[in-house]
Amino acid sequence: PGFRGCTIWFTGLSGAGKTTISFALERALNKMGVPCYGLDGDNVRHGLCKNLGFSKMDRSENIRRVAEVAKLFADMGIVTLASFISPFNEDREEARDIHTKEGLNFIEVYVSTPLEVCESRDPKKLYKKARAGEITGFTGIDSAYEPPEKPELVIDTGKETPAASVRRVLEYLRDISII
Ligand code: GGZ
Repeated sequence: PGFRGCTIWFTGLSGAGKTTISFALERALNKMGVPCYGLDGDNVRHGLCKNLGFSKMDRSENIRRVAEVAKLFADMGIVTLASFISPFNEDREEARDIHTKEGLNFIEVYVSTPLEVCESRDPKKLYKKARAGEITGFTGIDSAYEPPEKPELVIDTGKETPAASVRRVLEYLRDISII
């Protein structure tokens, strides 16, 4: 009863914890019976966006496509969780506009975990490769990340547990009557 669709947009560096928090949030929403769906590089860059790389132009197109799909999901009444580095302000603002034009809530969550912490985690050894010059144009190393100017929420996974972060997102969703 009474659930509303929306898009929760997680932005931050590779290894910041976007997907981890998004998965934990998805589990919590599932338990509450809230329809939700997670979009991230793993399920989008192999299909919908498989012709795109990591140039500025390709990242913009990646974000635009994902935002259009997220909007459709949100419009169907689904709480849509989008986890993408989405490094550029302009692209995130476009993603927001795509939603607000249709009267849909867009909640920007800045996963602000510092580069040093992300780099020390380095689960896929991508930072190591970027430092060695084996990958070029890697966000945070030789490609820019523009921090959000007015995110609805900020999460530093170096300072807060995933459970605490999830509780804060749920609180926010209650405050705006999404759940
Ligand atoms: C950043 C890259 C790059 C470059 C491959 N820069 O930790 P991961 O592996 O799983 O998350 C990163 C993912 C980023 O894809 P997004 O679609 O979120 O990026 S964007 O929003 O900028 O379009 C990383 C991997 O892809 N990866 N090359 N050069 N991340």
